[in-house]
Amino acid sequence: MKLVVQIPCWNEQAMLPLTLADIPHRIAGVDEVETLIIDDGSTDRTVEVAQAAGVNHVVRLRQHRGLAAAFVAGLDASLRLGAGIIVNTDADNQYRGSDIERLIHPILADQADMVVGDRQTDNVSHF
Ligand SMILES: Nc1nc2c(ncn2[C@@H]2O[C@H](COP(=O)(O)OP(=O)(O)O)[C@@H](O)[C@H]2O)c(=O)[nH]1
Ligand SMILES: [Mg+2]
Repeated sequence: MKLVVQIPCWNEQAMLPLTLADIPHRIAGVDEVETLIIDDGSTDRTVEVAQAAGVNHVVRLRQHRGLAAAFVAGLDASLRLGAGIIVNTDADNQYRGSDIERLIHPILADQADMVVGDRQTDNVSHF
């Protein structure tokens, strides 16, 4: 079973290296972990810093198309890469890579087809 961690990006050169470095190379229950960024016409060095940080796959949209289109392009590419599980996360290092294992546990346990992390927006004044 392959896990692809996809990261939609729009001008994320500042935080993307930290985000990629935080994604575990091995996760219990999956055979392979691969990373994929979807670059949405960034005007900064998002693609270059991702490659320097060792991202496995890059999808480049030639024109800026927005997050929904980038998300779908990532799902499509991940399925073509043979993903059994796809995790979508943010480029801005908002989430802990170590939580991916917990996130996908209900899928591996055959208790869910899809899992959504809860940012608890009601409890965070920033939101
Ligand atoms: N491809 C693409 N990614 C986007 C766009 N807008 C936001 N993102 C990415 O979507 C993720 C979530 O954005 P973020 O600003 O962290 O959203 P927030 O956590 O809700 O504040 C980040 O990885 C962004 O780079 C967009 O228009 N196109
Ligand atoms: Mg975010």
